[in-house]
Amino acid sequence: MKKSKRKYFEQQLSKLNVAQKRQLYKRAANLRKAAQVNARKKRRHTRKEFSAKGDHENMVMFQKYSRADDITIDDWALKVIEEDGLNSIIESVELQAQQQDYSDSKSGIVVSASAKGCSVQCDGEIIDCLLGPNLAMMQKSEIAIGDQVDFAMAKDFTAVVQRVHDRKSKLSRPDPTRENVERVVAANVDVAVIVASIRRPLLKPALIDRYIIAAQKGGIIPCICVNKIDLMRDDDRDNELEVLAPYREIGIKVVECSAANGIGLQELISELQGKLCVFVGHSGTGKSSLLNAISPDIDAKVGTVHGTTGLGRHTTTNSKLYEIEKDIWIIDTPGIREFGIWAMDSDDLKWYFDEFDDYAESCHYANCSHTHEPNCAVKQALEQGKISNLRYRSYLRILEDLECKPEY
Ligand SMILES: Nc1nc2c(ncn2[C@@H]2O[C@H](COP(=O)(O)OP(=O)(O)OP(=O)(O)O)[C@@H](O)[C@H]2O)c(=O)[nH]1
Ligand SMILES: [Mg+2]
Ligand SMILES: [Zn+2]
Repeated sequence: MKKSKRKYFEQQLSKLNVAQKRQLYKRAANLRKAAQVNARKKRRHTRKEFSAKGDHENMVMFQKYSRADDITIDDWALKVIEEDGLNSIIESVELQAQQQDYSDSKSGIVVSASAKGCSVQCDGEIIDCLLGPNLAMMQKSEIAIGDQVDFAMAKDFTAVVQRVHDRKSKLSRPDPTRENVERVVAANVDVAVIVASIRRPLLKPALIDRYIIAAQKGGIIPCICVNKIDLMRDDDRDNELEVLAPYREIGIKVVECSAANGIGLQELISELQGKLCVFVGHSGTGKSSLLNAISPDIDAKVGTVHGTTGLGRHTTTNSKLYEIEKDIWIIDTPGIREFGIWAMDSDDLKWYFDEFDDYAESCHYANCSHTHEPNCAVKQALEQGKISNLRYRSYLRILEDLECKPEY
């Protein structure tokens, strides 16, 4: 092949992706093999002819030079491009992908996940699946509970997940040990139920705020469920629950209930009806207890809280999705101490505090961060008690965290 021609086809080859190159070299290898077989036959025939004539000199010469046209696999690849054209290679890869496109596969929802694979619920059955090679490397972020997946049975009846459908929503956090890695806590969730308690354990408004932001960022509606209200005296209750008023004011649903005596459970159930929900919150607030109270058959493991500190004991260790007969799907998650916000730009944080919106327009600087700037209308509203102190403090703390961390 001429140098200029070769350069042109090499450029064409570089446009192919890995799968297309693999297909090209497969075809090149087949052609090369066929050509070699033909050439061998031809050589054998010619050798026989020389031998019959007793022409040893020419036979040696022939054996020495007859392999000269045995071109390399790269050259064959360029030859294929020259003869078949780039498009035919691209099209054949697409066709193969369509044919493999899981015609015999089924779809289901991921109900639990482990390092090796996941369990998928399909037609009322739970099937343990391994992950296909393209997913196995990236399991932690690529497959999450709530994901809709396609899986197919291999010849040895092992179920293998081949494809994860696009997610309509996700609740993410940075991996606690590797901050630049996204951990999807739950996928395709409609409502994130932030389970909290006022006492035993104490309310952690900063954690609630972080969950609200992560849910809204991921396209999920946040809802606060204050559990254990049986621990409050009737005459104190309104007073103690006053701390949640700012959330109601920004339009977040707050349900007060008790897994222990069933108060408020009906209201919670009607909030969850027909939805996929994830129960989040710190350890010991009663996430698993609420799940059991809604559907006693589930019998999720429930722990105790520490006698003096009132802290939970991290009883639930793995997230799991439960289908409940009342057309409710609930993901129970392990309680956590801290919840980071994934991929949040510190400049954008203010937009997640809805109560700032009414005032932010009047700030002197259009890009006011509501921290140190003069004539900040948000800070004025704070001083006048129009914005909750607790929420504003939360804003500052999260902002500080984001500014200390590199952006991902
Ligand atoms: N008084 C009272 N105790 C409750 C209520 N709900 C749960 N508890 C108790 O709180 C403790 C912790 O409950 P769990 O359901 O294990 O809490 P969790 O949020 O699932 O905890 P982790 O799995 O560790 O995150 C248990 O001792 C429950 O009995 C409630 O409504 N009232
Ligand atoms: Mg639990
Ligand atoms: Zn401002």
